[in-house]
Amino acid sequence: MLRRICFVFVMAPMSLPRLSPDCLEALDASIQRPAYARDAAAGIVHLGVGAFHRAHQAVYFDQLMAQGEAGWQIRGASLRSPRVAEQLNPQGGLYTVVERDGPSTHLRVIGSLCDVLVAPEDPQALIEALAEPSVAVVTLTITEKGYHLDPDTGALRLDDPAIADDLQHPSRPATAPGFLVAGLAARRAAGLPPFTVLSCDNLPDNGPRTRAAVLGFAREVNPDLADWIEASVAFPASMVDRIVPATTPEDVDALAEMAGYRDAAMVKTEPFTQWVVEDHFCHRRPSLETVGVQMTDDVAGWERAKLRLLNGSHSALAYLGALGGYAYVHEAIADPVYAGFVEQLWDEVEPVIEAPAGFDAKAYRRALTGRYANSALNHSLVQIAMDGSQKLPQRLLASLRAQRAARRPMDATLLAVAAWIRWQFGESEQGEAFTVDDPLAEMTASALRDAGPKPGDRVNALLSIEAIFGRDLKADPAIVEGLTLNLTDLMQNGARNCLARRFGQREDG
Ligand code: CS2
Repeated sequence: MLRRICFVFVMAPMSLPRLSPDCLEALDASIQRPAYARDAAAGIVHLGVGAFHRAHQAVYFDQLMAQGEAGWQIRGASLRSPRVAEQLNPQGGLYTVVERDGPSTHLRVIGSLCDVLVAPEDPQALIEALAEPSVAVVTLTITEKGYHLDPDTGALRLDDPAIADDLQHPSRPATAPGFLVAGLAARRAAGLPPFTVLSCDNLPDNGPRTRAAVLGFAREVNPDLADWIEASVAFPASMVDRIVPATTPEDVDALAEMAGYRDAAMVKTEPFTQWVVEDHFCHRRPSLETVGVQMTDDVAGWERAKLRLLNGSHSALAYLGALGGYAYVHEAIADPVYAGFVEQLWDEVEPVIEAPAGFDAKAYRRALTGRYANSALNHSLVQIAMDGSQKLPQRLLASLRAQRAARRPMDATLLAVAAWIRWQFGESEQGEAFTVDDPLAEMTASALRDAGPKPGDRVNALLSIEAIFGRDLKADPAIVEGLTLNLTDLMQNGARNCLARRFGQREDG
């Protein structure tokens, strides 16, 4: 499909040139690329330059600049590892979005990122970047655990070791709340207007939560500064959606083979993309509505629908699918037993999401099934299973609470939560040990050790972790019993058998 570019035709993929501004011109004509000037001062700083940011927000800003709206270059910052900076900086910030839809592939080189700072190596450089006069918006994808909030009260956890450390040394922070406050303090000191803080993480009320984290931190450091932030900084909420599986070395090789260059920073994704943003900015605002972003006053309904239908079923498929021996989402959803289960889960969740006006649940579910079936993505179930303790509350427990309040069926939802509990055993159905990749893994492991082997004791032990389950669920005998029955079923029969018996008969599955 593509003409090999600039270089020798028979080169092995390893010896091909690396993507860089110098070879843009020579790319095959079918590859979309930035045709705008890339040297303007950055209008955005983004914290957490993972694959999701590169396949989602950065693409919208690339489109905006391609349409002629200048000034939205992004300076990325990694709050932890230097890996993304090592991948992107030698490429002048350029990378390829590989959009895969079954057998068809579309390549697009994105130019909106200028460079990536590595915060732990030079925290001051990031604070200075945040204080640049040209910066109007700071966007975040720092994952659920990057906010350090108490799930019960929604307040910043001042006893969290990383937050406590930043409060000791606010001028060389390591956390996102620490950097945002240091950046805002520097702007205030320089007499500059503040920037808008736009969270793009998969959390309900991500705007108010970010605000709580930033204000909670600022109050401890300097009450005057906190008052200024409270009065003048906008924290719009947003709902983000695009499936972006982790890039593998095979993906990098496949792109090299296809396009004739190597790109260490490429991301792979699906054609679908959605961004709903609360229209509340305190500084220059990008005209995102011109590039397909839904600007609205009510993001919450969109967030609920997405988190509970998409992410809830994703997490359920991750635990049940991986326990049942599947590696990828498309494999699990191709099994009618799993497809039937997902339909049942959606039947239970849909009536309690309080969806926004204009939301067509039937079409949304149909589209999701198609997205999950995209076999070219290889979206790993183990990747989705990661950080479950941070994901469970908004993806599955929120549905459970709403179903309980409305006295509605919750069989499939309970099974999904029981599967998360089963996953915490860190042992496959064949008895092989695996690592539970989760910030609370030690806590869940020690609770399970103390509980012993009985399913009921194990359920009670994990339900007692208030950071995940709050206080209400462990006090509800129907929830405890429902989870115990489901966990017993999973332990005795295994995930697939359990699903086959209970959800395998649906005609529409
Ligand atoms: C997934 C999400 O890894 C996960 O937990 O559920 O990353 C999901 O792919 C995105 O939210 C889709 O927008």
